[in-house]
Amino acid sequence: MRVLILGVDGYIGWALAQRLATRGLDLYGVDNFFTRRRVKEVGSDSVLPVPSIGRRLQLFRGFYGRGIKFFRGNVADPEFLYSVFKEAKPDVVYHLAEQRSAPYSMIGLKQANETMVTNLVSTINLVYAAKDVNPNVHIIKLGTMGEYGTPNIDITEGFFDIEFRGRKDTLPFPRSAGSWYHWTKVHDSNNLMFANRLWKLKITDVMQGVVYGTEIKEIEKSRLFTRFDIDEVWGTALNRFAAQAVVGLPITPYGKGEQKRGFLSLEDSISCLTIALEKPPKDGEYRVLNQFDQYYSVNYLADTVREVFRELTGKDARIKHVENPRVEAEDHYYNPDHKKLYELGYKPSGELKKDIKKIIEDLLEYEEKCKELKSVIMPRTYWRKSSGL
Ligand code: USQ
Repeated sequence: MRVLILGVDGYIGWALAQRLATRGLDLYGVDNFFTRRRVKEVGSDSVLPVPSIGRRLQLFRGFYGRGIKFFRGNVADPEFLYSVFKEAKPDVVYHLAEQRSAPYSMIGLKQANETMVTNLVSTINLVYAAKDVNPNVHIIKLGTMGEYGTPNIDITEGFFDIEFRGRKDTLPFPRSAGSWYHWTKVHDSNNLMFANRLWKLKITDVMQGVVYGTEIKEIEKSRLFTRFDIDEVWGTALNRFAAQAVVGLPITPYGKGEQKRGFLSLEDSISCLTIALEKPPKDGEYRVLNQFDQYYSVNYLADTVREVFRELTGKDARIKHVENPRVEAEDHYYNPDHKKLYELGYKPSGELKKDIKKIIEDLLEYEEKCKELKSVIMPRTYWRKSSGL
């Protein structure tokens, strides 16, 4: 089977490639190093070492005995994507090549536009390339749980049944995102649904929660680390909390800290993405999978990181509720469904505290690097202050 990973140099993409290498698949990868560049722009860097792509690919081939055929370029460039499709002839394509940071999209108009264009255009290019070059390809597209927002009712997986003024229908679950970034994923979902209606493309739209962790099983052996970001723009909640404890900064629940999100480990993210490939939808089907393990409040995660850090190091980490830079509900009802992946065979791999311990251990190994980044960890991107021209 030929598998194309768009965004193979990223946090998820690099780990996924390693899992798929153990499944004996033919791997093709695309990246334009957007994340590497933009992370540098905010004065940050990956805490775990990420060599040049040439070196990465060489080490990959050395360890797994099979390579990734790599194409450097931008998925938002249609000629480039069509040429990759023609050469790789993928049976499955993962689209992980979007701008992935909510804070980055909220810095200002330039970043908002860049996020809109990169994300929406790349997905439109993908469905056209699929239709024209390989209409049987299975598209696995990374969306986000953040598409749904935090409504005061249960959240279903993609669609819900409604009775209104005496009539019934099944409709897309209402979306209500909380950043320009999250809205791009909503727009992508709409575009994917329409492409499916037009051309009967086979699509899995993954509503993924917040991913945490430094490693997956394969990385424990290969030591071919994936990137790990801890700054306020590119780092995400639990990963940042672990880094804050390690560098001696306060752990920062934003506002009241009772905001809840679905979370899953990197190991589980990769398992679920592999299940999506191994258990594809029917020909012509558009399916939505809510991909997370458990939902937690930010306060719960902050407390748990502090507890694990104390058990591991004997030192105390401080928790400080800082002014919320975002515009979001800080205390709300949250009850999203996540049945479908379990029905397809997903079994969560670990236990939160063990996973946090592993992150802290890895960060302690790279403590100097974490400390170098101390000045870019505390929040400074405020949604309401997003700058214009
Ligand atoms: N938060 C804090 N303190 C921090 C950082 C974050 O309280 O220091 C809070 C935020 O206010 C938010 C929650 O934690 O309520 C999650 O924030 P996050 O930065 O961990 O994640 P988010 O911006 O939502 O985005 C991340 C990924 C994105 C993915 C999304 C899944 O960057 O690519 O789509 O998680 S989800 O959150 O389910 O939409």
